[in-house]
Amino acid sequence: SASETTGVFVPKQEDYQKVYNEIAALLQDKDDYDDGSYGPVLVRLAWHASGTYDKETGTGGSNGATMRFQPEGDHGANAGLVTARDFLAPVKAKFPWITYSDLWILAGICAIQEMQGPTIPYRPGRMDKDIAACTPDGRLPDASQGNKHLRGIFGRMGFNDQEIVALSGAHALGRCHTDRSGFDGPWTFSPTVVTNEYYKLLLNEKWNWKKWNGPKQYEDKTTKTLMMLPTDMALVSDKAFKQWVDKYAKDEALFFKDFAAVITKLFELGVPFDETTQQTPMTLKPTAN
Ligand code: DDH
Repeated sequence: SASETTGVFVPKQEDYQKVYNEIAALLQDKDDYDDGSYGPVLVRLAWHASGTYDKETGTGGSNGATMRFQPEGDHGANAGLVTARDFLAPVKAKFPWITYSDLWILAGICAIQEMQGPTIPYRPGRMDKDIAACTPDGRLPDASQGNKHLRGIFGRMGFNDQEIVALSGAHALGRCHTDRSGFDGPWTFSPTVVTNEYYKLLLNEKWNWKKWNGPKQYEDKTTKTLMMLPTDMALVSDKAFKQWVDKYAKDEALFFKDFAAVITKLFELGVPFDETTQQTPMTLKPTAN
């Protein structure tokens, strides 16, 4: 094998499973965060690492982990993600052979699966890049905008309407923090479980502007404890988007299937996989919980 001839460690599926298990165990142990789980912020790290991709120039994307460096780490959209990077630091120390870029995506997949989401196939092969590969500010979506902005930003990555709506279902998870984005609150009542609740709430709840001094956001009429961003509401005010919200609200299995496919595409944007050795995606086993 390559490792015998060159002395270089060539990780196998069982090695990636060990990294997965380590992250899953940390997720269990470190329950001092937000709603009891670092899972949502790990998903957001993997998404913001990937969502800088520009299909025209081939720049950005998860291949590089350039958010480690100050210009990109300090972009407004990435506020708070140092929490997720710090959470993973002991994992990187224990398994130094994995690149940051592969680790962040593996952590996103682990978080989704451990939060009872669909199985997401994993392909390693990302290389860390240096500071020169940092992307310019402004490639991630601005929550105060509407449908045109969504199609512009996600179209640049290569996504269509259906894919934009399926990706947005990730907002079943986690919450907004006033000291990060300025917005406040969770989207759903179960922010540490992957569900289609985001779509159901978008359709079935009445949403009013929240009366406060913060940035413009919506609150639910019934409990005033949930929130939607202007970009979230664009998915029901735009007819083409809304068709997909209707479908995913009715059919959680369809959402799981489409979410798994689109998140895999997101996490692999701009990643030059080695066609001969790393073509076959691996399925990492969730811990029984
Ligand atoms: Fe998001 N997101 N997101 N988001 N996102 C925020 C939190 C989380 C937008 C804005 C925000 C996706 C799409 C969009 C997650 C996953 C994904 C916050 C709050 C803002 C603001 C940050 C904070 O204050 O802590 C906008 C705008 C869009 C869009 O235009 C479509 C996508 C595609 C995903 C994904 O994962 C595929 C997750 C998870 C969180 C919760 C983080 C946490 O700490 O909790």
